[in-house]
Amino acid sequence: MIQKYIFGSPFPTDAVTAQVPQVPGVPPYGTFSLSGGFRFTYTMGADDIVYGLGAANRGINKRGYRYVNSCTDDTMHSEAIQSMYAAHNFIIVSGRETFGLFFDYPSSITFDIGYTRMDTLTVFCPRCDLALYLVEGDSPYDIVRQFRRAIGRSYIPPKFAFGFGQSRWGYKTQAEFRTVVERYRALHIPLDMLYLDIDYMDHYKDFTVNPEEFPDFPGFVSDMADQGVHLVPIIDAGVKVEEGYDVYDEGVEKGYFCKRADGSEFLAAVWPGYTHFPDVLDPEARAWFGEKYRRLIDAGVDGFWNDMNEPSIFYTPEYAEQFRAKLEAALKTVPFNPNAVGAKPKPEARGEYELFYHHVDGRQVRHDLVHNLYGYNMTRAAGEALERIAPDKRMLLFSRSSYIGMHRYGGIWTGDNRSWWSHILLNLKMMASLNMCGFLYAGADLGGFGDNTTRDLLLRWLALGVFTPLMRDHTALGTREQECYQFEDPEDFRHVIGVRYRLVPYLYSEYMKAALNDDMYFKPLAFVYPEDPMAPQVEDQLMLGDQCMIAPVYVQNARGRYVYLPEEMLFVKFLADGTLSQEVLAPGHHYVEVALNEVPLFIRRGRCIPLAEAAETVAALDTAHLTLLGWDGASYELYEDDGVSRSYDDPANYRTLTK
Ligand code: MIG
Repeated sequence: MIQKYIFGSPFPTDAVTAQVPQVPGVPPYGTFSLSGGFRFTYTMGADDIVYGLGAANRGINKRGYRYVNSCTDDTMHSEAIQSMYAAHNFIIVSGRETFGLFFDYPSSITFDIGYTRMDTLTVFCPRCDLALYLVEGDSPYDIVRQFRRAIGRSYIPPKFAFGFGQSRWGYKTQAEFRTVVERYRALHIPLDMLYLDIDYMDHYKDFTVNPEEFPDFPGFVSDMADQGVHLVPIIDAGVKVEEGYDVYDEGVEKGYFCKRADGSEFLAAVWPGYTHFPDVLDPEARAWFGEKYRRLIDAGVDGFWNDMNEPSIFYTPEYAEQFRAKLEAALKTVPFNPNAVGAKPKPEARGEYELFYHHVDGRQVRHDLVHNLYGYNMTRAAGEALERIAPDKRMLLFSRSSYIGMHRYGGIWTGDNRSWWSHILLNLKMMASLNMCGFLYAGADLGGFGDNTTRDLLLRWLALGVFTPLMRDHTALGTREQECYQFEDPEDFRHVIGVRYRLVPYLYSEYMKAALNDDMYFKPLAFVYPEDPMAPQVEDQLMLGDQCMIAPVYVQNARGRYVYLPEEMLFVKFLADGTLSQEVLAPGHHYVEVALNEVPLFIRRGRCIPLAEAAETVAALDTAHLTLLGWDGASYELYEDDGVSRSYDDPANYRTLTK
């Protein structure tokens, strides 16, 4: 059961699509303080678990820290950070009482989940203007299912998006791009996508390509397509200020950019130098910006990633001004205190989100009050346009910043992680929480974005990425080269990524069932084994679909790991020589050995999954000849469609396979 409580005058976010009955008063859990802001306080039982928060830092159980949901471009994903790129304000308390709460509030909101006091959950925001949704159900899983129904069907990508993609910030020349594809193909390492980072553009201008490098861009796109590779260009939030650049000229002329209080266009310096932000909260401006994606679609592109849409700001002229005054004052004291200059790295701390406005329903809304909706609406602009432009063709689309509601338009990647072992685990933990909030198409930069990767880190991370819907190797400018072919014995990479392709029919089928039924693709163990007292403790394994459990190795130099089995399972290893090892393991704790070039998978008792022969692209997979892996006598209901159109509901998409 879902009920809605309205406090003050909430800003409409369109996060919830279902009609939810509104009730007066406050929910019957905890206490509420509604003066001087909004505050919910709840005393947690010793064993209560708090799930949710999507792309937030730390554990599957969010207890023990404070999370400030305010979309932030922070590349230091240490344990300490409280704000990441997204604001997914949905939590589920599971324990003495079990209930879910979605705080539909578009600006900074804090979840103190046992940080100030270990037994106290507080959620607070500075203004008492929000819609609060209470979800009650039999279990956390049931609550998630109900919530998911209320927020609408998750984004469905084309099937090729389940292939492997290579990316790097720094590829610039056509020759560099071609080399990546040549080297993957020469080594027969599967590849479906090649990502174009900002350097493909003409002076970082959205929807342009560098004319010197790509004199015939459509020809380049179709050459790549002939080799089975989809090009996926990046689009940044800021539109370069440059007279004669038509996106800029049109946006100014029509008034589609965010404005300052005095009505002038707000200036933010990002990669292209000064930019304006399209006012994607205004439906007219949103439609206009979305329509620009058509240019690249006309060139043959069928996928995009939206970046810098928190929005990230390097500096503004106003900030430079503030800085000068504070600098002079700070210079009068010894020792010099850089913090006194306001050298805080984030635009929020610099007050820059208070400097511009959105045009909504005839009024001006200051950005900081709706900050968390920007990335959502930039991606919504693209998603709505893609459906208009190509109603019968699914396109790949994912974003860095997001809010619940955006899950209907695109997926996400988890942003600028690092080549750290701990970030394999962070990647795993986030996946289930993201699913709770509607985000099914998701993945991390495999191998790590910042810092230098190592061969073993990349292999272990890929062995997790085999199972995440988005499987992409991406790294930052200036880091060590990270394509699979840069390391010795590339056949190990061919094998690990090949396992992904063998599993694509299964993973796609489970993804589609999850999306079509508002279900989860990844679940915490406790969602599947609610009676098992150990299951809630497990933070480094996940249930995948209805058949499997995954438990990647994430420790350097480890030859295997401990794993907990809530029930008897078939432990499968995809061995480097292409064969499989299979062993039935009893419920309980086990140490399992997993070599660097192996992929482990656990199949639940009485279940089986389909397996294809590996291929170098998703399109080349032979799904007419699948074998079944798992328990004898088991059957599997396979979902398969053409992977492109939107005819999901055709009963012919389902077939039952029996082992
Ligand atoms: O300020 O486009 O998260 O994936 O490679 C950095 C360059 C801007 C941040 C993205 C990253 C991308 C990078 N971008």
